Amino acid sequence: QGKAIGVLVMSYGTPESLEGVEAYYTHIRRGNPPSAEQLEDLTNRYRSIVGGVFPLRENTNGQVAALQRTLNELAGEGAYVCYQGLKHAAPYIEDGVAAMAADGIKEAVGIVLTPQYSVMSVGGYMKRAQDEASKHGIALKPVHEYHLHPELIDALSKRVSEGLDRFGERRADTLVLFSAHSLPAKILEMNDPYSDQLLATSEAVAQSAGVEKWQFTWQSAGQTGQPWLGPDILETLERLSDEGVPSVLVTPVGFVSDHLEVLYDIDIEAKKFAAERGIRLERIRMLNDDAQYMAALAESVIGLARRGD
Ligand code: FEC
Repeated sequence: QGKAIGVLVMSYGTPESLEGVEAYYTHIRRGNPPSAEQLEDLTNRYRSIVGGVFPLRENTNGQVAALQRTLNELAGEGAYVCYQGLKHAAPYIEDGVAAMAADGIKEAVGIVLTPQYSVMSVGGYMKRAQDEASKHGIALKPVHEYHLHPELIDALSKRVSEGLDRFGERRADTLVLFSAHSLPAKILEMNDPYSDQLLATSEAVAQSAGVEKWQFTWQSAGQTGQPWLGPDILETLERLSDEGVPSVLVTPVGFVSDHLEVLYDIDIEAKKFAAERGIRLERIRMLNDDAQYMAALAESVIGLARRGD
């Protein structure tokens, strides 16, 4: 590969098949197998989503290929070579780093397919990447966040405008509800930037799209017995229905792909909950391999690789 810079593109990962759900779930639970009931519940959620059973795998593959093309255009063929590394499924983060090492890569940049930093999300990916990179003598620089990159904000703002258009005459009454994956509330004691960055992304998108009626809510909290950040989207919808809000455009800002947490938690669960309370709920189209999103990733990678420190 000569002097190519490796780009480790990291994403959550999804099972290969319904038979693979148990191993995947066990990995998420740090080696503790789920109960039969928990496994059945998750398997049923995968069964019920549209767009194929595990759309995240194909979407991540598409994002890595599109990022490679964008880097070729911006920096020339061969300057950057992308490798995929997943958090909870093969090819794991460590596999991606080992593939770089096998190609003779000495310098690399790591980036995660989620725009905001938390020590529990991006921090976890980067620790594994850097531990493995140092075993192979690779110097890996981490892109911690890109939550205010102008191309990202513009891409999301276009999707908000397009989503609001779907409401026709009710456009002006529609509330834009930004959302992101909840995390255990203990991150607040660690001064974690996650909440602030999510709010900053939401605010920038609202401003760019000229939206005045907006709120932020959490979604997809886990059942761990510990408190998670709230309010959850279902509680928020309950309150909005009490306040007489007729329509809501859900705008996930921490997720970038069509996957379970969007196709089930928003499109099935939250949509049904809202409908039962007289609220029409729509969701923006996810970014997937959107050209502006790819530009945000590519520019973040190149900017960091060229920095001299
Ligand atoms: O489509 C798919 O197959 C995968 C969808 C998926 C994405 C995703 C993103 C994030 N998660 C984050 C944090 C946690 C924490 C726990 C946790 C648990 C699960 C479970 C499933 C799951 N997550 Fe996830 N997450 C996705 C899927 N996640 C399935 C297990 C069952 C359940 O709770 O529903 C709790 C772990 C524990 O038990 O200790 C914490 C965060 C993100 C967004 C950032 C990122 O993409 O990395 C944060 C996509």
